[in-house]
Amino acid sequence: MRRAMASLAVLLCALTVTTACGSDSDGGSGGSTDPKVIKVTISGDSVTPNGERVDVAVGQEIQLDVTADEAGEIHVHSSPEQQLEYEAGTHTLTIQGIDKPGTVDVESHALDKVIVQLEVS
Ligand SMILES: [Cu+2]
Repeated sequence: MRRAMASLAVLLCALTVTTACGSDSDGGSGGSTDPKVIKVTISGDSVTPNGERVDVAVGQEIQLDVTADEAGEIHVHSSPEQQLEYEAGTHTLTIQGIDKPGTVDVESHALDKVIVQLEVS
């Protein structure tokens, strides 16, 4: 019993430390001012991520770190729509912050695939 209490205390400490560290290194808890960074890899006819949902804040800028084997275009189904062209290689593309809550698809029309769904709230 006493041992159980001790390990619980240790566990609680560990959790507290993790939380403190997390806000430091992650950068995600800084509110809507930091851009959301999403790594995108396009190779042949596959894309990563593939339809994953990503939470963003209203107005938060989204940065796509794109690595592609061929030039192409990413289509953001926001209103107004945004089209981001990229060359082969690694590039950073910026999606302007979306000013309405909702779900916005980010697609590659060339591959006919949804890369991510932005959950704007
Ligand atoms: Cu589209």
